[in-house]
Amino acid sequence: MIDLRSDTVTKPTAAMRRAMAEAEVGDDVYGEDPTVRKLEERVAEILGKQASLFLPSGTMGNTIGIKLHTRHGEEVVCDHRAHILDWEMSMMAWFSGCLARPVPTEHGVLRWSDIEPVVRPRTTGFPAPTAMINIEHPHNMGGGTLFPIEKIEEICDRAHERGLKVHMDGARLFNAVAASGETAARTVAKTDSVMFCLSKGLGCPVGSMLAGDAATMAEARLYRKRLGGGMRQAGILAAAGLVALQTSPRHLQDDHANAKLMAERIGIDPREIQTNIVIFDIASTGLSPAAFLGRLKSSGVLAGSVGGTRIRLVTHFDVSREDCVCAADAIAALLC
Ligand code: TLP
Repeated sequence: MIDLRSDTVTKPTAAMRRAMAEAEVGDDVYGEDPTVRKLEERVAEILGKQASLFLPSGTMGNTIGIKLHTRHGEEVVCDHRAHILDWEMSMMAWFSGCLARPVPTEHGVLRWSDIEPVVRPRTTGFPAPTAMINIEHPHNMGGGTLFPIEKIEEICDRAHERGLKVHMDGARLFNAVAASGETAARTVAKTDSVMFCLSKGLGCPVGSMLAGDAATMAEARLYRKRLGGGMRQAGILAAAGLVALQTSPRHLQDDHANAKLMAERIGIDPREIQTNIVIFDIASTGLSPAAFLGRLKSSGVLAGSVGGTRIRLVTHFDVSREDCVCAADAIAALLC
């Protein structure tokens, strides 16, 4: 099977497994796991933030990010297809008591001019006040799209002038870094918090990171515990993260090239593909997503349905260029 459902399906590499087997561990709830500490310090260093926190999942990272920057009854501005809105089981309402204020965008990329009209002050008696802005970079359901760095900076500057916080859902931050050529540190410099996943393009079996200033991360540690995210001898997992940070970013350009290659073979302009995600519409086939995916599966290809008649392919380092050619040809045959 050529599995293009997500970049979450990768298996740990031999180097990761070795590092996991040999990891020095301790009880991280007591702050005594040296490998977790090393990973947290390394991530803070790469991102140019004071501190970071190792978490079981990206959903937990976004949940804590939102909780840190909001109070009950406030609003979170995000784009209308944000992962925090559609794919996290309303965690922002469940845990933080907040409403999402979704803003329509093209391919998920928010501009300050989209945000400004929906920002409400904390001082009036009628609308819910705005507390924070969520930037999803790259944007998953927008098709792996990128925010230009100047737009990220503008959103952060304008938000801060109004006393709003900015959280970056950078689940695939290193894909953004590989595609944009910006450093991770510059990309996140003006954000108040950033989450990225080790378990996606970077290929780890488990884990995500949240980073920000030291005081904010100390508070985040308490929320992680409240959510049941104290992971004890988590150095076993953090060890894979350290290997991933060192070795995986160099594969990401190949994943992006493979995504472009697939797009081209199925009739999408490859210039539209910025990272490792290809989304296309199957309405013209007259097939339901389930039928389309079923036929694809019988030709040895797994893809995912992402709403309506949209199908998503995600490249990662467990699929080769040859796999991608094969998958794209099977898809092209179904599309015509
Ligand atoms: N995305 C998954 C699914 O949930 C859709 C995927 O296969 O793409 N932010 C973004 C932008 C994400 O894409 C994801 C996962 C998360 C957050 C949540 O991460 P996890 O799955 O670790 O909770």
